[in-house]
Amino acid sequence: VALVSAAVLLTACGGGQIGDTGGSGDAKRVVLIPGVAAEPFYTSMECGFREAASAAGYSVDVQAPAKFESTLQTPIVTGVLANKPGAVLIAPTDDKAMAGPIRRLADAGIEVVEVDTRLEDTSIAASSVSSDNRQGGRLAAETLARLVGDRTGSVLVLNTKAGTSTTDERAAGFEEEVGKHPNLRYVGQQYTDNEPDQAASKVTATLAANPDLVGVFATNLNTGEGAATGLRNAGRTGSVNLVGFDASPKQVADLRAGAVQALIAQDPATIGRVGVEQAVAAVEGREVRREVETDLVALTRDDMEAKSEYFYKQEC
Ligand code: T6T
Repeated sequence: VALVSAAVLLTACGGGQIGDTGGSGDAKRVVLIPGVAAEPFYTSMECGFREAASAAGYSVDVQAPAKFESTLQTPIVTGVLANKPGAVLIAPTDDKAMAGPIRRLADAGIEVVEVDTRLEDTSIAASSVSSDNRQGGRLAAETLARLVGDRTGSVLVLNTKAGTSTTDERAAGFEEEVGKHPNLRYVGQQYTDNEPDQAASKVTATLAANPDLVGVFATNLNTGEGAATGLRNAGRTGSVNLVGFDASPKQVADLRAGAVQALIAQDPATIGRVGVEQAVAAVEGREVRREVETDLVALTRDDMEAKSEYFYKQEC
């Protein structure tokens, strides 16, 4: 019952829950547990996941929490453990709080592959597939510095929640790189609980405290969408350069319309596909790559249409 109430089944890619296999398990079954339901980053990941699982002859199941929260993701992991699939691909919503539940999967002989986010404890997963998020943060800072040019002013980072490995790495990479640009004064990062409304109001408040704000780096989809709203509400679209991360349909529309000046796009479909390939290799006793890095690319209004393969999908 807990599983049913906590889990939201993703159906965007035309699939559903494949029949319960009971406690005996099914080695040729792979489960994806994304960070949150119905979000274009994870939907694109699910598309690659389904494609690769079908090619390998594995049945699939996708179960996602309604919010990006370890308290909602934990009961899903516990339910999946009872069904004992061959492998689980999971995006841990907290790099510490999810370690216990995920370790129980591995202890039960289920192959665990981290997709996108990861645990601090590197001894649990067989493989981790993600963007180089620190490099993504550096790329965001370089891109922002280029957009700001020789103007001088403050720059802000909008982060999601502490303990989200990916966005923490992006913020760290940004901080590392921004220090090389003396015209940019880094005013630090602010957490938004991954809520667009909080991102919007934090931008407005930072503008009031730092009227010389020239740039914002929003570390993911929700923070980027919220930051664009905040700048629009303050009448500062364009005069404050906004670099976002991810490429949801709304973020892409914002880039095209000039509400955002650049996006650092990931390749979530490849994360899902390669995640399955590593999981299947582990189940079948073949060689597994402990770390796999996938592509990142900076999109601006000038070059975005030529890089449209990086736009995220709302359905497969
Ligand atoms: O940026 C992605 C993902 O990489 C991150 O770990 C969490 O946020 C997103 O899902 C976008 O909302």
